[in-house]
Amino acid sequence: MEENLIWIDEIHKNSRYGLKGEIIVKKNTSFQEIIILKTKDYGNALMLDGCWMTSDKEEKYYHECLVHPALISLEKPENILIIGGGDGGTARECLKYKSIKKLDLVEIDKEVINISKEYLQDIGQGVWYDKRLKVNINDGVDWVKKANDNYYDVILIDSSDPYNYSSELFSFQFYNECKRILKKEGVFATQSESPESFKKIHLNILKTIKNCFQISSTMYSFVPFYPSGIWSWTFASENKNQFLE
Ligand code: SPD
Repeated sequence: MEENLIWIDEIHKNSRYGLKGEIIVKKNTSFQEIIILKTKDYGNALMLDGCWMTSDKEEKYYHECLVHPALISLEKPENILIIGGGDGGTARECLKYKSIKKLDLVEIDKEVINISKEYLQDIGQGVWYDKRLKVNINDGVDWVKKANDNYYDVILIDSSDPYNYSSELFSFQFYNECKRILKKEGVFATQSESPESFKKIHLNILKTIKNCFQISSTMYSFVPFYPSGIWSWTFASENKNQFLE
């Protein structure tokens, strides 16, 4: 009913990115505030600590860009690591590849997964019941530190913006650990923020990745309800790689 509808905005500097809808979940966990807003045009939308993460109708613009350039780079990707990605969209896109044997999804906040299973079913679809998916409630930085050398074919960082508990996921030390646990031909991919509304952060991510890996390249596309609408994903490896094409 119209009277239950309110505007929820992500406020960034002097701009607001808002959706109108009904709040169907509002919960504080030890990590963040989680909101699910039920909207007419975007479906259910997930907001973490005041920032839009994903929505039923927009998620493909983000998840397809993060996953496919990395996965099509390899003939037979088998072991994949996702850091973050608790809504299940990145896992869903990965599991479309028949060669995948094991997908570790490391999410720090188990409530993001519980809420996504219930309210974002169009995004995660059947992934939560796929035997190849291993969900680990853990800090991504710790997980990577403890992982074996040369283990993963692809590492995908599907994080929130680099604030609070996510900021280490954008550090040189973290990228270097990812490089260590990737196989020789392996591919690293991360969301790398907006070149317009997060210009400084974006350029810093690109520079840090470039300093760490032999090869890196950034792709730009749009996610209309993120600040400025323009978004980026950066891919890196130690060898010349298909993602460059
Ligand atoms: N400013 C929003 C950045 C969010 C990137 N991650 C989104 C998670 C979708 N799986």
